[in-house]
Amino acid sequence: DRVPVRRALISVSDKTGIVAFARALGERNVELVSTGGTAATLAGHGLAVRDVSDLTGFPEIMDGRVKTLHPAVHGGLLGIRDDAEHKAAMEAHAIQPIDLVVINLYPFEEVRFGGGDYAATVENIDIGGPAMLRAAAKNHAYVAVVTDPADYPRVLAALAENDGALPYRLRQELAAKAFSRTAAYDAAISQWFAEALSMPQPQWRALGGRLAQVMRYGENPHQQAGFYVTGEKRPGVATARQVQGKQLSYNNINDTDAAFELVSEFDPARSAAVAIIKHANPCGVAEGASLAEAYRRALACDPVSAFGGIVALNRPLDAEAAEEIARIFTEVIIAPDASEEAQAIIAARKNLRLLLTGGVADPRQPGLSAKTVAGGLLIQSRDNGVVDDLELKVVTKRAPGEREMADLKFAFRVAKHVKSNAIVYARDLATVGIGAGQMSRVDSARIAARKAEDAAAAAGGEPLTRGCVVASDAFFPFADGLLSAVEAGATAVIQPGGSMRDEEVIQAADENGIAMVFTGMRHFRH
Ligand code: 93A
Repeated sequence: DRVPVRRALISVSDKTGIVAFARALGERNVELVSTGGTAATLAGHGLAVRDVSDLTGFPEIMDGRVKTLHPAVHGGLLGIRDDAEHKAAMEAHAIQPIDLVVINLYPFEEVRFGGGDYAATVENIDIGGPAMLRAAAKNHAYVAVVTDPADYPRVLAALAENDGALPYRLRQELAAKAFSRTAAYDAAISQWFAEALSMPQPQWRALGGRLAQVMRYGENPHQQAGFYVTGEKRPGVATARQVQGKQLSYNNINDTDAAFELVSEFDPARSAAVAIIKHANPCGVAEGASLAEAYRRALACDPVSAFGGIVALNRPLDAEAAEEIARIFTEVIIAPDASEEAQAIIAARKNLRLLLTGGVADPRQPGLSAKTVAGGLLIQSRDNGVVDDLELKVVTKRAPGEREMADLKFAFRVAKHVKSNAIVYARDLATVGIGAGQMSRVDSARIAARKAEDAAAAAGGEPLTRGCVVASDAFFPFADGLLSAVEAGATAVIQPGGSMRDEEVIQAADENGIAMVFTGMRHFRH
């Protein structure tokens, strides 16, 4: 069960923590064998390290393309230690057993997402590394394989506890992790090819990614869940740094993603913007001169639903906004950054999770989205349509005024992130009523109007829908949805158009003095 570790092969591209780890192994009298760059790093820090060429009796050739691909290495990894034939082969060919491999791979994903050219990306396809990871993982009955620097302390602790050996259970876990890494690595390569060749079928396996977190449960407590990250460079929940608070839950991650993707639609150079999310739908979105102002206006849209919500900001969190947000119970704040003062204010709310992304996401960036169905996966390109890029067509007698037009674009931007059927009322660059996820558009319109009335009643004022605009994520199939918005007080409408009954809907708008624009782009979201 317990295999003493006598020889370790170390070959790492990411040299994080490697010197300390190797030193600790050396102090346990583990012989260190390394490939060129790694050996140089270790020797440079005064460690005794043997070059892998010494083990193989063969030089590294072809710019390192062939350095560990040798029977001396793979025999040392794969040999069954207590099999007579294997033992004889090892003796006959002077193959020395390797008990531990520490490997991380050429940074293919970083080069690919970092915009490396074709040749550079191909050169960063690691061949020898995955081969060793897989060999060692297969032979986990005797060999331990470490591919994540985060596991170095755990391995050292286990060695200390077990007299220089590693327990079987740990070797099993490490082997599972190694195969998960090589699977994700190959998936990233195949996806890159698919994209480079514009192949129509995205490689769905690439969506597996690397297991980053195992959650306590899934959407519900009886469901298991894990968070896999693909390595895509996109500011958001997968790449953010969590500054404080408990581990994110499955629903937190889902909602935080929805929140940050939405707020990223607003260019931080133009205005401060805040989105408050509940159950993956916004319950308030607003722009403002400051984040605090935008937050207050977003909150006013539906203060009841905002309780326990997720708040996303498009600019670094400042103290004023932090104070406003900390006033009510909030699960997560996600922002590009946060001032020290703001962080100190949030620190008083122990359970409030704060995530910093380093920037906003580009809404035009191409990418993939996926969902499962029974027996399959549905893959599509990300909805990266942006209203500013669309040719807006005024279809009514009256054209929207300048202020109406700004509000229309705002509302359509938000509607893209509301579950269908989506109806969004907005005024002065703030939502005033949102209707989400209804099976009929007219119901969404009514719910949005009622939400606006409720908020107004709570605040003791007129419903903010009076003189507002309305956005619909898809066309109005009949005039009734539009009329319901008019009844609520909307004066201008933005929608994709394209219904068989467009004429009827336009006529209803004209009869009511409504200005309407068609975008030609639909934003279903289910
Ligand atoms: O080019 S390779 O596919 N051929 C190999 O034989 C090989 N052996 C290890 N890449 C190979 N490696 C990789 O080199 C490791 O996976 C690691 O990422 C990297 C470490 O190289 P160095 O020690 O020279 O920095």
